[in-house]
Amino acid sequence: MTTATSSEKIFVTKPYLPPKEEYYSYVDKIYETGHLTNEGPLVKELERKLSDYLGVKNFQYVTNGTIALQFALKALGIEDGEIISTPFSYVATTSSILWERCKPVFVDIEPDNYTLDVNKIEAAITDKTKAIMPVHVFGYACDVDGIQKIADKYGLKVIYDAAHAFGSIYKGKSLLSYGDVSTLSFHATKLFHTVEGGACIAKDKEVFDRLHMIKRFGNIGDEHYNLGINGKQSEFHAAMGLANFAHLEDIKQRRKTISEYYDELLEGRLARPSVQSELEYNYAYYPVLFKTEEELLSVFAALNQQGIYPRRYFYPSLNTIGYMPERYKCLVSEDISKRIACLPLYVGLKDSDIEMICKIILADG
Ligand code: T4K
Repeated sequence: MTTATSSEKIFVTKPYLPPKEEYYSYVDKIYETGHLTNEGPLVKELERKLSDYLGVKNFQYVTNGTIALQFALKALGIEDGEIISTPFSYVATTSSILWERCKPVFVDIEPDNYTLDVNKIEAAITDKTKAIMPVHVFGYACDVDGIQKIADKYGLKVIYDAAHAFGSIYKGKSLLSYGDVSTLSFHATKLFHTVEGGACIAKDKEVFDRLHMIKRFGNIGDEHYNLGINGKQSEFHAAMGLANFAHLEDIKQRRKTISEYYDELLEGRLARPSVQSELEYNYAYYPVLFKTEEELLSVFAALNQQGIYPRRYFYPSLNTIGYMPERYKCLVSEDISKRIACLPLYVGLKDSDIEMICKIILADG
């Protein structure tokens, strides 16, 4: 079997880099204008292009996907209380809640697509509950209608951590258009990136205006509107975003092709999440579920030996982390997080790499 040499290690992802000249052409513009940050022309252009492409209004580009969640809580006036959220996500979902001095209340997930289990939400609501923060994990859609129904019944806000949902379409519209605020991450490891970056998409114009003020210290000149901080993104980050934007369709297509090739070669031997029939998936990740944690660890060891490094997204289940203020039992999430892994998925991944990965998995699994 061919071994991946150290210079060609295969990680779970590899950031897409546009042709240098295309990036430099935007950098040239920055040098011409001397406008480096503070909502410059490239940031504005990227905001316009992304909101058109995604089919959403009230779009604010910010410095990362974590601060986007914090800004969402602030803009919705949530400064304390309980936030119902999922234990199956990247730690940023929960840490942003804690950082804003709210308490995360964990509700278990669906075994089929790992999103928040809508049937378990009501039992977790108390008189302190302010909002629900579900995650469209791996780009799969939460039960947005069920969640909204509960939010309306109890007067709760809904903030979707949509860090993985860039370009996912649900029931004919962007998955980002559900809830009071949706947030995105444009980190280097995401399918669309601006090196670091994120965004908030607000349902209401007033929330959008507050978000805008929050990210720029709350003031315009000498007028101070509300408490703010610095969440502005630079022109250099926007330049990378604009250069990448031109390649979005190719990026999406290659990720789809890779995912379908994995499907074909793995012959259904590993469990996969079930994609809702009304979801146009964005191919953000390729998660597979092993039968046991031992099997996962054994396959990882075999892959690592060949220089291949998939990731345990997401492990451990967030409700089990030591610094959480209260213990919750989330048996589905605790079980799945021990058995799940994301396989390498990025534009430069070669067919021969995919064949090698699948061969090792099938031989060992
Ligand atoms: N909500 C959710 C649901 C999220 O998944 C995330 C972030 C957030 C919120 C917060 O968004 P941000 O504040 O980050 O915008 C990575 C990312 O850093 C993180 O953005 C992402 N989710 C999370 C799922 O994955 P790590 O610690 O796994 O990244 P790292 O550095 O180990 O990178 C993974 C692999 O990618 C490396 O083994 C090699 C490759 N890589 C990575 C980087 C950064 C490269 O080849 N080049 C690079 O520059 O967290």
